Amino acid sequence: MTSRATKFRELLNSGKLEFLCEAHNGISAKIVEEAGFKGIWASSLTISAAMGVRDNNEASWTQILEVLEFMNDATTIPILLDADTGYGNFNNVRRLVKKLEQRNIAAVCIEDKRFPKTNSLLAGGRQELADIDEFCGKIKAAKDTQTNPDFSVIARVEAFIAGLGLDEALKRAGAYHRAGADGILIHSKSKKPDEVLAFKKEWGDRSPVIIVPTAYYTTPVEVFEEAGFGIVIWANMILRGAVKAMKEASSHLAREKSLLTLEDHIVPITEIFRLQGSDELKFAEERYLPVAGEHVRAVILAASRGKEFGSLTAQKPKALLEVAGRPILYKQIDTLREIGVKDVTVVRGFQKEMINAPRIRYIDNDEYESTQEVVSLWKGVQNTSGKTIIAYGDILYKKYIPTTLLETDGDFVIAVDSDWKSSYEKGRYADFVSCSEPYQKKVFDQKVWLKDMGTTLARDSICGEWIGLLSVSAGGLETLQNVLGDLSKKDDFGKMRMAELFRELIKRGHEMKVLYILGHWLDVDDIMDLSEASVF
Ligand code: SPV
Ligand code: MG
Repeated sequence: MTSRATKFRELLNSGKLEFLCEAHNGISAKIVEEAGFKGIWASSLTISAAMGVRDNNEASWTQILEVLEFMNDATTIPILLDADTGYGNFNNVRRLVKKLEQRNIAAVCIEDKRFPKTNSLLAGGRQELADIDEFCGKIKAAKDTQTNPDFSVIARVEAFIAGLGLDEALKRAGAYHRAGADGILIHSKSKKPDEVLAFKKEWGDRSPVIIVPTAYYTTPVEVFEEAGFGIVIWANMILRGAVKAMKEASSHLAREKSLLTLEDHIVPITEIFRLQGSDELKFAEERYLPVAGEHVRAVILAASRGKEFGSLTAQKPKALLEVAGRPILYKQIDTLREIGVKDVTVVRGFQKEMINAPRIRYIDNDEYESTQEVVSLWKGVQNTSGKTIIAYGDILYKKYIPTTLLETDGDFVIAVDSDWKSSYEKGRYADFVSCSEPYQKKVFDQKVWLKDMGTTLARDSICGEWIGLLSVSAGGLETLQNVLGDLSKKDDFGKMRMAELFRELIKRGHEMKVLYILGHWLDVDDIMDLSEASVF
């Protein structure tokens, strides 16, 4: 990867006029990069002004370094630091260069004034120039200290600022060039470009020349191009623009005591989040935060009508039947959100438009009438990855059940109610399971695997009833996607029920762990259950 020092060196020597723009903190640096600038001027004036202090070395050099670090972290383009006089003598410059390189700063500009300096454009400011030899010593020290050969040292000539003429400017620039400076910044506060043009004419192409046309801003850029300058620096305009906007926004709020008429004139809060890179953090959280965090997904199968509910589900799917005034499906989503599972996908089918709660991803199974839940599952998991909770849309359960499923190691972990007999006796449709071990009250952390699942298992082989909830690890989800992909090619795929899918997984050698529970859930499969559920 090209270093930022190299990128700056390429700009300096590009042979055409390039532009740097001022920035004074992380966010302004990012904005300048997004505007399309190829490099940043870390201005002493605007960095100190943003700190609320004067451009007289009132901010310490390490405070400037800290700001630079934020600017560098927020961007990818090279930064040229306006390092005033180098914050001391040659020795301070050596340490500065070392610290700048450690922070990936591409280049430094030092000016031939005395410490503490004052801003070059400040009316009546004292502009005492440095001794030429002493300043050459600083340049040599900087060049000898840098470790990246492309790190650039720019010597800024303040002769015009100090009221001295072209000869003094040329004498100084010549000495700095011989001392090793990679470029000359010739500064002028004249309202016309006369001084810098005269300098450039005499200087020729001995080294690239940088200018700061703050005072002579009315000059068309073609004049600088024609004269052969290397870089133009827009040295303070971003801060000046920001100050205007800050004044307007704050006086508006103070006056109106309301955001109503201001909101549309400022960036939305989402733009601030974007500039801060919030998306990247979201992505990282999905990758690195522990289980039961934001990154666990849930896929809920809610495509079927539930004919057994008769007129109750004539107009809406059974997952929307209400329990204590709230649809079952939304109650389940509330539970999942409470344990941190916020990325929820619902597979809809019958009366799909009615399932429309916010912050949910929807996938439609439009063949809901001719297919069973495995088709919905296939649609629901096709484009997902990572740890996933899979659930029927018409069940309710206590929070600890999905929490424990997620905490249990294993590619597939299913929740099984060991209290299965009442379902069996009622003759209800249920996913009965036989397992490697029956539930044992006395054994903590029992390791049990699923052996078989079906609605018609032999009574003495049944160990429980699957409640319609399982967790699948990231690897397990890939397995599931592969198996479903294979099965989807079969003619009878549409008719497949979950029990057949589980059998297929077992047949292919995938272990399905069983988490035994004792009640604490409801399957809202008949009207009886519905009245029980309002109590639950
Ligand atoms: C700065 O931007 O801090 C400069 C340029 O040094 S000037 O303000 O013109 O001196
Ligand atoms: Mg400055």
